[in-house]
Amino acid sequence: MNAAELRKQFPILDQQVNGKPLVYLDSAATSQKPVRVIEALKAYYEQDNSNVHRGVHTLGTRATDAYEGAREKLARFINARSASEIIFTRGTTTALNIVASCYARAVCGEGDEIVLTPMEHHSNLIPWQQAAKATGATLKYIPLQPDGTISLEDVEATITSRTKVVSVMYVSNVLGVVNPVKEIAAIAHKHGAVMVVDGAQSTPQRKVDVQDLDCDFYALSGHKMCGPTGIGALYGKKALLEKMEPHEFGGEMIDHVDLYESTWKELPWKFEAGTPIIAGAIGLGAAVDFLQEIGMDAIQQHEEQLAAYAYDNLSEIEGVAIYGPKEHRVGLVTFNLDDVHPHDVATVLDAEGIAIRAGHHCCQPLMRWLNVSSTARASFYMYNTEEEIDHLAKALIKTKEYFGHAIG
Ligand code: 7TS
Repeated sequence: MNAAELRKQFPILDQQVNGKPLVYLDSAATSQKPVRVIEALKAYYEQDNSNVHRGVHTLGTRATDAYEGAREKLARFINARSASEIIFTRGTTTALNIVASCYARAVCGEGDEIVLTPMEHHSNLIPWQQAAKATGATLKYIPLQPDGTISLEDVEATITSRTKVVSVMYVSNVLGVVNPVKEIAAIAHKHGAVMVVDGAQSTPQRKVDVQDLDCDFYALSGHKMCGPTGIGALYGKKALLEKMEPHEFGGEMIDHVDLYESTWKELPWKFEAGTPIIAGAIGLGAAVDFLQEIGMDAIQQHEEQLAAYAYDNLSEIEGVAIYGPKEHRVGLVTFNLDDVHPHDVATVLDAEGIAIRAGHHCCQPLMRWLNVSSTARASFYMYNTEEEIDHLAKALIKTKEYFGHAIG
């Protein structure tokens, strides 16, 4: 994979910010979009725009075919058994909320357990807190090892016969770890619990096979994997989705409507009330084509290479503390620089044209576990180069000198 060539397909990267070439190191927040995705959205609005599943006219048929075609592509991409197991949502957050509202609230009762980890993104935490409050279930946490990884002995010790749901992120947006979700799913199933995987960070970075993981639900966001904002998906095993009540009601999701009673469409449409996210889904379909052409293994390898390079270079800078394990790291490095506030670090880097994220990364409990209030984070994607990481390292040294003088 040639990142220098590939980045030419991302028009946004070819610009100056504050008089310096843009170095975009915030892809874990949202990835940039290739021409192919932008063109797919443009072509849809210029040629096919129409509502789906209702019109018999030509544009309606084209829009429906493109929308359902995108679902097929995504189903193949994550190896779902069938496209009917793919529900288009606004993103990972909505997908996880659907599982917490429509599955967990229906199956959990007093004394039942929902198992999470302390590294979860708020999107995979608060919906479960709400479900626990509503049902009387208890939240339990698999503890973290000192380096931020999860041990399977701890998983075994936490999940019990009272556990109804286990929900874990595949890849951490802060620690850069890859969690053993396949092994956790096997332990969850042994106890009769379902396994939910937050795939927001994993789907852009590695080959995902929901059948191999044997997870029951899997949530993803299109905007982190070269697709547009406002589109994502929930994968669910058919037998489970069929038993669940919809989370929203209205047009599109019904079969038969009477004044006092109604029935729902079959999967996946019973979970897609109202005019769906047509353009977004088509854009996501184009993103899937793009990722598949490059190859997920090549993307993963490139990211791991950049992460190792960044880890080595940044850890050589005195005063830089990096969080999470050194080995088996995905394409991001979360760090702090001496006592400089991460927002100040990000502001100085922005003046150098470098975009990183600073804050709690929607992981406040994890920040407390790390004993920090916030951190800086540089995250990489297929279009980033080692040269950009050199720029980051140089700019961090400059930041350190600047604040060293300011404080000293
Ligand atoms: N889960 C994880 C692991 C995430 O990293 C994110 C977004 C979400 C869920 C929520 O995804 P959404 O598309 O529904 O918003 N993470 C980040 C981040 O790390 N920086 O900005 C957003």
